[in-house]
Amino acid sequence: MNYFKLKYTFFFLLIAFINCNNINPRSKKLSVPFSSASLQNIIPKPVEITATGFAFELTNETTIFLNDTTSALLELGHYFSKKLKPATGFPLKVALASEDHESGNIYLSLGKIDSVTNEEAYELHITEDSVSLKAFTAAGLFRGMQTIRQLLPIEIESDSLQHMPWQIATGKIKDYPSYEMRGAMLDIARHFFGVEDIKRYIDLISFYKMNVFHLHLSDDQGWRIEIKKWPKLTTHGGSTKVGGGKGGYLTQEQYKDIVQYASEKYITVIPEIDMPGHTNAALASYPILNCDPKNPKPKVYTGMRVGFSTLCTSNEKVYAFIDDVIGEISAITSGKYFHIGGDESHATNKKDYIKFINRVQGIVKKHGKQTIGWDEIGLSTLQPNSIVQYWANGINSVKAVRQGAKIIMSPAKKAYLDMKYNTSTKIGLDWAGYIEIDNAYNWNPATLEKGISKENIIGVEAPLWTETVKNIKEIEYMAFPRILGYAEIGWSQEAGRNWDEYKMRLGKHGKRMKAMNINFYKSSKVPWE
Ligand code: TNX
Repeated sequence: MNYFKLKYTFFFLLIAFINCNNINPRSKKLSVPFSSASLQNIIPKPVEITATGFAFELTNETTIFLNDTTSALLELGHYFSKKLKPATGFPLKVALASEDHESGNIYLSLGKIDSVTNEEAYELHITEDSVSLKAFTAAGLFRGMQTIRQLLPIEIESDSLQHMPWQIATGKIKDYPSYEMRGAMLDIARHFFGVEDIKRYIDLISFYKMNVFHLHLSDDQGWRIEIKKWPKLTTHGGSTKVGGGKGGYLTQEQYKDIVQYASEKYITVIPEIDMPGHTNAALASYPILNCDPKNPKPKVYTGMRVGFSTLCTSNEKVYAFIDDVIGEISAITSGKYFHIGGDESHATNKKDYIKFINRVQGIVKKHGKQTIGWDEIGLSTLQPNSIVQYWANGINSVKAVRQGAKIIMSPAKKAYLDMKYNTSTKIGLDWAGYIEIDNAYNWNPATLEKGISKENIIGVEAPLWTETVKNIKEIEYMAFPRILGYAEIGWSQEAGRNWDEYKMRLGKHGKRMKAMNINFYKSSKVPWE
């Protein structure tokens, strides 16, 4: 071969080598501009977003790397891999990260982040090469993963294989919640909902970074949690529901399963046993708890009107009963709170009510929990760490604030998921008014009630009472999309929050709710895409 030929061959090989490298996405980035729109459409809105205009692509070879192998981090890695599997079909491996970053992967790390010291803060940095999510706590990483889900194409929510490029817009997000508690309450007493429905609801609220799930476990119409020392509470007290027909209840094993399931999503379950009012189901099961001379042997109740029942607050047996109930439930609840209800005790004399609430807070404390009660408990002498849930009465809530209590904001007129959207809504009640999507979004917990300001508020919660709500599809219809707004009020910064901007984001988010199979209310106030 002469020199000339050799030179040509070499040149040809060089070109072939370069071309070969060009078709391998791992070694040469093409830097194709990519829309940053998804970064601007996240709900709840993150604190700080910087878009950089390109895309990261998740592939068959992407690995989820962890910066250590603590069990919490491993679980999160596997959770994320499992979550992304059905739609992508990718077998995303979970592995310990080595020193050098390899291109094309997701990095999850626990450790210091520079922005803030909030427990649920996270930082997300997406480049064409990698997705890097950092947080102080596993909870922070979990919240950040929900952001990544929203940055992926909506098809990621499908449970069947979708063929498409799984691209994520590049940029940086720094994020943390405005309020410590963001929650949803489900009433399983008026109508009973079992483990599967409850898990579905937990899944959905976790997607919007909520961290509290409050279970309303007992009411006049039904007792829904097994108490081993008082078995008739469920066999008799749980036998029916509003309108009549078969009720139901959670066994302690099922309840534990729910608590565990929620904890994997960094959600605290708050159990509520409503007392001294709203107790007809208990009184019907054990008449000894009752001392109403006009109704010595109450029957199970299937109506909707409440405020007629009360535990016999002067009977010592009642406190032994409460001790058993709070003790058994507290023992299987990992969170630090126990909700004692305390609302609408119209059949209890005021002096007796106050004495009762004072005493029950002590029982909660004895079982290692912190008391939460509806705003009426503001009338009592609160324990230093008791929390009051505002639903209707500003005077009672301000009394609580003056005693140093923190408030959970659940104003019925704004945050009750059982209120109808408008006059034509079929399910729901309207005693607190109609709550359209804009009305549900347009309020500020910190200025709603004179005498309750931001530093007094621990969080925001949206209760769903179920007198008229009979199945999971109806739960979804009443909760969605209002609950996205409550999640945003609880998580996002107050400055810059406004309906006109939010409704555009919500309009884009409709397709994602559809992909998640959520039966949501398609309000005409929202420009749905
Ligand atoms: C008031 S809110 C109640 C519930 C009802 C609800 C219906 C509260 C603490 N008590 O017992 O289910 O209204 O909207």
